[in-house]
Amino acid sequence: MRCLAFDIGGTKIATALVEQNQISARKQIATPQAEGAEAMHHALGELIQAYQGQFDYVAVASTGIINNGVLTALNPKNLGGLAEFPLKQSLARHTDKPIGLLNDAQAATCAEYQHEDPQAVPNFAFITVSTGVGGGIILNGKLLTEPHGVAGHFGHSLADPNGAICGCGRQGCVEAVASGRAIEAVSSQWENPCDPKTVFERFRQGDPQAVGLVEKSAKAIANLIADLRISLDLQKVVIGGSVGLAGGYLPLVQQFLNAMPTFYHCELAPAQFGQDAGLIGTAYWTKQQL
Ligand code: ADP
Ligand code: BMX
Ligand code: ZN
Repeated sequence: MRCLAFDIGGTKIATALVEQNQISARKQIATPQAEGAEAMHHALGELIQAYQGQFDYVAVASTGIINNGVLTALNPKNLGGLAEFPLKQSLARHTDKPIGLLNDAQAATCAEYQHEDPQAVPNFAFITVSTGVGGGIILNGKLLTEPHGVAGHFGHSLADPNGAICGCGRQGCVEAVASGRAIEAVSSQWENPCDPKTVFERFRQGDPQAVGLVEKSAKAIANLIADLRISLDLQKVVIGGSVGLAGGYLPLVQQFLNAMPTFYHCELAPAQFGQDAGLIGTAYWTKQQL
C-alpha cells in the first residue's frame, strides 16, 4: 500500500510517498502564514495534485489538536492565526482515497516507538521542540489519542509561572519558554538580532547570550521530562524537531536531567527518523486504522 503522507508544522509542510517506512519523492514548502484557511487549502491542494495516481491512501500528521477530521490550534499563533481548519474535508476535495489524520507529534511518537521493545519500554514519550513544543505518549505499548486527540500536549504544561504569555492564552507554558518561536521572540530583540538557527551557531561558539537562551529552553525540556517520568513511569523519551535535534541541544537537556535526583532519570535519545518521523509515523498508524 503506497501512502501519500503530509507533515504539517507551524514552519514547514513536508510531503512524501511512504511505503514500509521508506520515503520517496519528498517535497517541502513553507507553511502559509497569516493568510487564513484558503491559503492552507490551496497549498494542500497543490501538493496532492503533484502525486495524483501514485498513492492508495493519504495520511496526515498535523500540528494542532486533531479530532473528527478537524484541526483545532491550541496555539493559533503557530499557524498564522488559523484557529480551526477542516483538514479532512479540505483533502477530500482533491482525492477519493482513504484519509487518516493524527497530530504531528503523536505521529512521530508512533514512528519512533517502532524502534523499541514494548516489553522493555512499555511507557514512552516523544517530544518535538520545533515551532512549538509537542508530544505524544505511549502507555502499556499503546499511543494515547482517545477520546479527543488532546493527550501529549504537554508543551502547554507549566514551565514558569512568571514566564511569557503563551499563544494558547496561559502564562508560562513550556512552549512559551522552550520552542523555536520562544527563542526567536527573544533573539529577534537582541542588539544583534538573529533567528534560532543562528542562535544555535552562536551557542556552539560559546556566545554567553546564546548559551543563556538555549540553556533556558533545555532546562524547561529537562524539567518536562522529569515531570513525565514521575507522572507516567516512563522508561524512555525521544526528542525531535529542528530545535530538539540542533547540535549540542540534547547533551544539554541530558546534563540538566542528570543533575536531578535519580528518580527523575530515564533514557533519552534523538529521533532516529529525524525530520521524517511525522511522515513515517502517520503512514504507519493510518495503515493500521484502514
Ligand atoms: P515544524 O515546526 O514546521 O515542524 P521544525 O521542526 O523545522 O518545523 O521547527 C521549526 C523551528 O525550528 C523554527 O522556530 C526554526 O526557527 C527553528 N530551526 C530551524 N532550523 C534550525 C536549526 N538548524 N537550529 C535550530 N533551530 C532551527
Ligand atoms: C503546539 C500545538 C501542537 C503541536 C506542537 C508542535 C498548535 C497549532 N499546535 O503545541 O498540536 O503538536 O505545537 O507543532 O496548537 P510544530 O508546529 O512545532 O511541529
Ligand atoms: Zn500554552
